[in-house]
Amino acid sequence: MTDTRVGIVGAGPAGLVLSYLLHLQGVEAVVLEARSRSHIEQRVRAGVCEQPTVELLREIGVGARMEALGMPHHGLSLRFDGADHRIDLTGLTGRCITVYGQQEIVKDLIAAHEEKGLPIEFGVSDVALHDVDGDRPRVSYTDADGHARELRCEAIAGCDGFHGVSRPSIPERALTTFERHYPFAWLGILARTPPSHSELIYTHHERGFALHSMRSPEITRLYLQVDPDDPVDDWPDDRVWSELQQRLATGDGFRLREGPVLEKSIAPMRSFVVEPMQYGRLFLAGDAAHIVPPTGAKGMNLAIADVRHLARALKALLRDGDPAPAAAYSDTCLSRVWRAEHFSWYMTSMLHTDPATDAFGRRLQLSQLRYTASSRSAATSLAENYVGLPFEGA
Ligand code: RFL
Ligand code: PHB
Repeated sequence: MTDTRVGIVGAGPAGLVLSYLLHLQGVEAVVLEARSRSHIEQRVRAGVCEQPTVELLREIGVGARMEALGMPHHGLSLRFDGADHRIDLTGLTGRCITVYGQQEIVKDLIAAHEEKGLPIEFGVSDVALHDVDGDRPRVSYTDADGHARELRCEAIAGCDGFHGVSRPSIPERALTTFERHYPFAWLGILARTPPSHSELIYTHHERGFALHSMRSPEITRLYLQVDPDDPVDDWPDDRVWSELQQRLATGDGFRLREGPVLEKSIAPMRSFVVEPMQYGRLFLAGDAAHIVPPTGAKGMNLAIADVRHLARALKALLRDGDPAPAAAYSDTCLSRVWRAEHFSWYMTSMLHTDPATDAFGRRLQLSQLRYTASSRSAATSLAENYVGLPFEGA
């Protein structure tokens, strides 16, 4: 039996940033993570950090590697009709995004925990939450050595992603679920080859969406819209490159650089929100509470925005005896969550090829793309959502 103030389930960006913010505010916490440290440090996921995310990581002192290795981007391309239409993010908003891999942020946060001696238990199993509607909730689990353990706390943060145990611990009648499925998935590859363009390229093509991104001057990250039922084995490297070359082709001879494929996986796409994001002393944050399709590059950024509010709310509740911010936590987060849900749905619908749509639907998409590329107001709307609205402003 261990006592702590906050039990944090999950060591993704949400759980790790929360734990570190609580430490800075003098609130003790323990993080429990199902996977091994090396697994979560290698897991390839997000790449785009909004400006508010970058500022927060810098402010809390974990931004040094991001500053050295992250790549600030001041614009992006919408590619359709075989040509690029640049959205000048910085010119339109005064802000920019930074391309820096999620697993690098995770590595930086774990290193900061190690340096300060903050507890993270990796490789735990059988995690179960108890008494979450009272003042002394508990987390039981089996540790990496196979011993049964229990954590007694004053609050639990469910930061265990979409497939975690936290959300299902809340009685179904207490939650309302909002959901949308899309008839496509993303196949992502990491390739050892320099990026073929200095910025991200979001491509609308009749064969399906494609995205050119990067991780470093030597590593390119690419995504292809595929059928959600496609097994990854149906996509050998030469098929992936051929499809990418066709979708990314332009009228002026753009050539995508190819190279050895280091990683390949298929991720489904969905939109999902539960309301409220709290039940008793259990607070959900990040993918445990909401999912966006990756086209808007919002998931990790939202997870970090949630825990910024949660850290403040837990400090008020547990140190200052003020329950008001904790009571407002869900509403405070949900306004930003729904903005990101809308933006991600909008980017997804505008850029992908829906196998079920008709000629009318395709004309509407092209009209939306042309308008966004040619109207300063429409481009500004895309840009200000993409770079990230201020934490208090969504
Ligand atoms: P995570 O990262 O899923 O972390 C949850 C952690 O909880 C652990 N866990 C458990 N631990 C203990 N007990 C249990 N029972 C547990 N069950 C699970 C898991 O092992 C894991 O370590 O959730 P978090 O922290 O909320 O972070 C969310 C982000 O990971 C996610 O939203 C982003 O990756 C989404 N995303 C993107 N977001 C961006 O902001 N910008 C992007 O450019 C971007 N690109 C992407 C993306 C997601 C993608 N995929 C793979 C869906 C690109 C892709 C392809
Ligand atoms: C990425 O680089 O992984 C990435 C970039 C933009 C997105 C999603 C993912 O919208």
